[in-house]
Amino acid sequence: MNNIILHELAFQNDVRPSPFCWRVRLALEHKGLDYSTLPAAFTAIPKVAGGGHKTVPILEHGDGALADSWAIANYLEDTYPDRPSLFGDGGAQGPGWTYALALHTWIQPAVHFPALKVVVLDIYDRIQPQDRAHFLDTREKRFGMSIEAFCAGDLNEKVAAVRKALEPVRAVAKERPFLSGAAPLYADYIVAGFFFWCRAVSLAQVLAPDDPLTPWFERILARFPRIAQESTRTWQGP
Ligand SMILES: N[C@@H](CCC(=O)N[C@@H](CS)C(=O)NCC(=O)O)C(=O)O
Repeated sequence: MNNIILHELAFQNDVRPSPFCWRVRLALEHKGLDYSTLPAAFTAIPKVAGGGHKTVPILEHGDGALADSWAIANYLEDTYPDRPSLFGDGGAQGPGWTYALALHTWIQPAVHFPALKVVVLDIYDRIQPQDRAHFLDTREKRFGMSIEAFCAGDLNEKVAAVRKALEPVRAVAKERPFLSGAAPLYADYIVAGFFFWCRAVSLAQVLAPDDPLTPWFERILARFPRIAQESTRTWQGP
């Protein structure tokens, strides 16, 4: 048995929200691989794929399973060298790998974290009921306060802070069709995953229509029809 199964976080109504899982979905599509996906509630993650993993995405392949989107991207690159590279010229030895690692390291504290202040209550509403106690416990420990206190403040100001945080990649989107240049690579998928997450979990409009990142995101959708179609399941509004 050598098929690929991606275990993804699932909210109510089988909405798949995770930015890290979307990155891996895009990576699998980029490599042209056959795969299937399975949903996991937060509280089911420790039992997925034989157990031992704390977070999704979890990729099952052959007899093994691995977690962490960056580890999975590198695994796919190493395992399928004959398929289109996720990192471009030089593969994991080239500049596309270092650029992707920089974005991978930057985006969570710089962008996901301020975005959580916009969406965390929406997330709480949309997670599966059995996950609520786990979610509150882990997030309130992480934030050092209640989720209500964490996201206090004016919505427009919080959205503006997220848009400002995106300036480094917006600067690239103004100059190139994709963040990686003429065609998308894993660096693009790291940022695209964030926007799939936003639109799956909240009606807040983090991506403004006149943002130079909007045509870039539309190019990503156009390039990956399966993802574009399956992510509409999560689309909650403009
Ligand atoms: N560094 C990991 C982070 C993955 C992550 O944080 N996943 C979240 C879902 S978006 C998760 O599984 N959280 C488990 C929990 O909160 O119990 C990656 O890149 O894959």
